Amino acid sequence: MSKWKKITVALSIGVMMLTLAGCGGGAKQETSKPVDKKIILGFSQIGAESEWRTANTESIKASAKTAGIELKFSDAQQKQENQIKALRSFIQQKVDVIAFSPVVETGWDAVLQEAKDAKIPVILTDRSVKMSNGKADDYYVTFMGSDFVEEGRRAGKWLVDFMKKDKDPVNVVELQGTVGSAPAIDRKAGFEEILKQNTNYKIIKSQTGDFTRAKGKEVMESFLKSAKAEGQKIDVLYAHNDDMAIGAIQAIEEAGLKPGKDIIIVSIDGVKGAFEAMIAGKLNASIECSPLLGDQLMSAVKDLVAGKTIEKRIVTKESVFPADVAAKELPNRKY
Ligand code: GZL
Repeated sequence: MSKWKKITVALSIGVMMLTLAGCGGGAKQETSKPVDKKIILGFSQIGAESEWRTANTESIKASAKTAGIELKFSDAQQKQENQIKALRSFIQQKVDVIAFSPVVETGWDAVLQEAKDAKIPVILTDRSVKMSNGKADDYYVTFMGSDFVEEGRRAGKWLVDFMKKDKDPVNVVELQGTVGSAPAIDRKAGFEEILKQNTNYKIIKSQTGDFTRAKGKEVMESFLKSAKAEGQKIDVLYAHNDDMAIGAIQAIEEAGLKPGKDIIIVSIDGVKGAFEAMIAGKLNASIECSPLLGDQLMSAVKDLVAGKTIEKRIVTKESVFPADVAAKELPNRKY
């Protein structure tokens, strides 16, 4: 074979080899680097009404980042119509999963039917919903969050144990959470279950403070004023969350009374502000309600997309914090 022929043959083998390598590399690239489809989660948050809610939002955002899940996050400023708008937008964007914390229990029939028709799975976090057809379970994959009725029972049980009054009348005023919300309905129900077994305890005034410090203070001011006018003594404040209790503490002090002493206060959430108030002797107990749902939510989203089955109800494990453990416990608090 002539020299030139040899060179041509060598060159064409080389070119062939390169092409194969290139293809192979290209093929290898295609096969070795399948671009995983990033899971897209649409999350509609209630608002930023309390320390609890802020911690809940931080937990969800941080966990989405760690999980590599693309989070489309919307803050509804505590308005149901904004949540419904957000859910509709997620449906239009064809997100992989929708999650939300429903500000109130009812009014979700149409939008949850639309999500079902669009075959987008829905996860409820923190609070649940009620559907007009009574079949809420058919519209969401899982509900993860606290047992609010149990939280109300724990508040009642702690109070009865603490007061040690089985005959003397005990007048209780109650700051309820957002009207129509699952925590407000259930925390009231659980607390009243315990008061039914201790009939010397009586709720003499009850009104919503909408889970905020400002409203909690305003309503407590009105309770104090009307009780004084009616010659009634307020022995206890039961607040459905710490933020309203903290607002009420200011009103009690401005009325010249000692919160935690003249008026015993029990509230729910276990946020840092509550621990600080307990250490200052102004709050007597806080019932834990953990907002740290982010990790649970993201693993549920991943399991869902991977086709795994998920429990219909995931209940958060929680404790009760009386004031005498507050100083020791505060450094351990994550929210
Ligand atoms: C409870 C949550 C409540 C908190 C409030 O899970 O929905 O809403 O108790 C918050 O602090 O505003």
